[in-house]
Amino acid sequence: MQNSTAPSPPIRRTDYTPPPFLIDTVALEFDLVPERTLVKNTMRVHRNPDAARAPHLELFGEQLEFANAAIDGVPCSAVRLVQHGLTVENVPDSFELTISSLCKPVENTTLSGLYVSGSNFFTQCEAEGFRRITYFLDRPDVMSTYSVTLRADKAAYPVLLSNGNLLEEGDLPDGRHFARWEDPFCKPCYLFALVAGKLVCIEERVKSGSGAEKLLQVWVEPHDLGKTRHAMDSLIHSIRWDEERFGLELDLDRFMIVAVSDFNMGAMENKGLNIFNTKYVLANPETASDTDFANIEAVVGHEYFHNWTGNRVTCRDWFQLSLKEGLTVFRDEEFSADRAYGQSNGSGEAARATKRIKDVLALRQMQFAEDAGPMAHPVRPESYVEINNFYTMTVYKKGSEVVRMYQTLFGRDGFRKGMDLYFKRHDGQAVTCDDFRHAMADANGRDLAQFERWYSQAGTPRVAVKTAYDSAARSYRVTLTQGYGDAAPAARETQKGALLIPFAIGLIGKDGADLPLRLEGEASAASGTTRVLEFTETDQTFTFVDVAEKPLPSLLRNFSAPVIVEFDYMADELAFLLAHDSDPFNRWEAGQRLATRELLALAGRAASGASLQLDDSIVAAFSRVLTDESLSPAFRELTLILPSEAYMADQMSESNPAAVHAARQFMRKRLATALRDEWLAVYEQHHTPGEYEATPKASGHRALKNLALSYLAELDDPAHVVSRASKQYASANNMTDRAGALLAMLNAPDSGRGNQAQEVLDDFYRRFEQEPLVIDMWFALQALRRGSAKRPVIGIVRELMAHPAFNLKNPNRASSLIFAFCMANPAQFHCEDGSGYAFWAEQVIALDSINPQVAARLARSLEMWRRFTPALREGMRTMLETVAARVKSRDVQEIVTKALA
Ligand code: B3K
Ligand code: ZN
Repeated sequence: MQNSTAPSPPIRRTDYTPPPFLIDTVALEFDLVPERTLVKNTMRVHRNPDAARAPHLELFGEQLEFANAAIDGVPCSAVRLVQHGLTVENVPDSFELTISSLCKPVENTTLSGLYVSGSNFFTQCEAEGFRRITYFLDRPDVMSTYSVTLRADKAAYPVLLSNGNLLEEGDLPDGRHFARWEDPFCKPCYLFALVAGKLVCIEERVKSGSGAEKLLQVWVEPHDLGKTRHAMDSLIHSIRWDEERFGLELDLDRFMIVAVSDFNMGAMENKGLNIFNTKYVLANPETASDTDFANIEAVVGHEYFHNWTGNRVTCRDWFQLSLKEGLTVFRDEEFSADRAYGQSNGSGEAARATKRIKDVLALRQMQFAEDAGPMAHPVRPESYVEINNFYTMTVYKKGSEVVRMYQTLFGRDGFRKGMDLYFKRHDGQAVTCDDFRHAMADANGRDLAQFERWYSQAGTPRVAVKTAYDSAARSYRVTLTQGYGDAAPAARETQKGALLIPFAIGLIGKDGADLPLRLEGEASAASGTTRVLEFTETDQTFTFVDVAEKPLPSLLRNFSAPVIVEFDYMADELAFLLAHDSDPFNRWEAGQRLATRELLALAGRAASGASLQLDDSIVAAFSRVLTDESLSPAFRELTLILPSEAYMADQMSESNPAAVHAARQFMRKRLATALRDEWLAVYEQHHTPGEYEATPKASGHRALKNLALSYLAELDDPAHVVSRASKQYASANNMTDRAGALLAMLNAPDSGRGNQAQEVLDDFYRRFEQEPLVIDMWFALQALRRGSAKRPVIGIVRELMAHPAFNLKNPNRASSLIFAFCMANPAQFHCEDGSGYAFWAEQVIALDSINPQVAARLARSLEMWRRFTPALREGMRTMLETVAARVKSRDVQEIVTKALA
């Protein structure tokens, strides 16, 4: 194992000191051989005048075999190998250091550092993978310019890529060849990359805003060349968008994307050479769903946008990770929203709202849960044991919400001014979250000292709302109170004071129209019918005057801050908001509140064995949405889908996945039965004939149609549905429709016509046997099945583990089966007999010795164990203890130790 077994001490943010040495230039030479790669690294090193003087130079190194070193060309013997790397003793103030070492890419199953996937070489250096390639000051505040020479067998590795520009290439003796690359920009080592192998590309030449020609390439394995168009288009759109919205141009002559099937996460923003999980590059209508198409656009955008937010301006230390990740997620969310707007012909605001709803759903389902558990941490964490465990929903998604709040406070123009000042001040530097906040504050002439708390306090804030209407005075008082409620201990430690919360509000009259808004003390009503209140005290009252009638408040419009709003709406008020709110986000939110409330009540009854009933008024409210042709199909789908089981379980005082499942299934069946004709009509009305288009509009139609099919599959007599689904399956010209049909057939009650669902499942496998990403989906669909007492899903999953196509070493495949079951099928995973937990423990232990980053991610699926019913809690604790005693990696140790603490 690469990590030591002794518990590692945490690293603290406040212990930061500047690096004692800086490295100006790095010349790397690679002799690429899978079993034994030689790396020669020549660095120009000098003392950092801004740091305390250190006699020795300490370099990080992991899993390396040291060969030799020289200082200024003279062999050097003052090298000591130490636990974390090596120390060069008594070095001069300025010198050239050359170190040669060896590594073993083919044995590297961690997928961090230099590794082999298929028969090609790839690298992944963020956060601390570069030290697995060569000895180095592996920290983001050491920025250098790189030149890279790659040498390899020409037949086996015809393509040799690295960052920047290709300077030279040629043949060498013995069938070998070389390529020399140079990156003109200074960068931290985590942005270094190389790729070598049998790859092909599509390319385009585009002109950037200032007229310079740029070469764009998307590199893949030869059989995937036909699935690259969408990624290339997404890249071109990203380049245009960053120029238009932020005035940021591509700074390199050449920009490459390379797809690899063995990858630990989505993608990586290496300078000029982005490396992507195939899942976020490859798409054609037959193999990729609408969601895949949208994700590819978003991830291509995200990595491209890092070129400025992350690469040109990078992080001083890893505690500042959200400086680049929160900001870049915000940028990719805005990019996708603007794209949806642009493609919507006329219904732009609805398209933008759909994207916003999806982003908020992800935040609430995953980040809010994280913030309520043992891994809760501020957007800028205070300490970590293993930095790879902190690429979290909090750093990414809550970080994005924090950035969004600047824009909500200052408007798009004010936000742009802040961005411009940020680049003016910090281009080429490694900086902190404070530097970003100061740029926003200074560009907008504001004191944002209080806003710092968004970076330093963990936990999800709660805003309680009280209102009072005075008909005589025609005034409406809104009193807001902020706090954290019963936060998890990990969050409580950091909570110190009131936040600046931009709280967007509207007031709605009896006819459903927005009322004009004038706050006490203002001369006249402000324009617009949404007001962003700056809520800065623990308790604060805002009084609206000239309010002609008692209004219904529309709170936290467009989800203007990452908080939980507590307000006791009556059911009929929610139905009214669902029908009338001018803020599309809050219209959807009203439906969510209505459904959540109902589901919670049903789950409570299910838990105690009481009978279940659904009020007719709820059915009526959903029926109105289902049949309201003025609403976009995408919006209707999002409103009618019902909150997920995982989210619902989090809302219970004691999580009870079985009760939640029963409640949600009951409600789905009731809505299916009561609205059968409406679902059938909707199903028929939303086909998308003709050539497949990945636009938000077309995918909205497919989403609603397939939702209708899934509701219809809940009916007791599914014969008609199954025949519709099997027709749809056979005739589909795209993956969304094919998979939607398959899913409906898998979920439909057995119609007594034998194993039709299994036959279709088998057909699906045969059809797509050559498409690993589709086979991933085939595994996932089965891991997510509903199962039955006779056939629990754990049995299916264990059988599939033995399937010849299963491979624990491939993160996509492992997650398609194991993660899907452990994280996305709560009712089956949390089976009372503990079989799910035993399976989880086996897999975490197995993965720990293959790939600690992936193992640690899986380990997190039990971290909320204290929130479950007593019977489940005990089973989880036992397995957490088993895992804690068996795993060796720092990654998994940190997760299970925190969970058990
Ligand atoms: N910056 C990378 C994530 C690296 C994760 C390292 N464990 C991808 C991204 O956020 O764009
Ligand atoms: Zn990122």
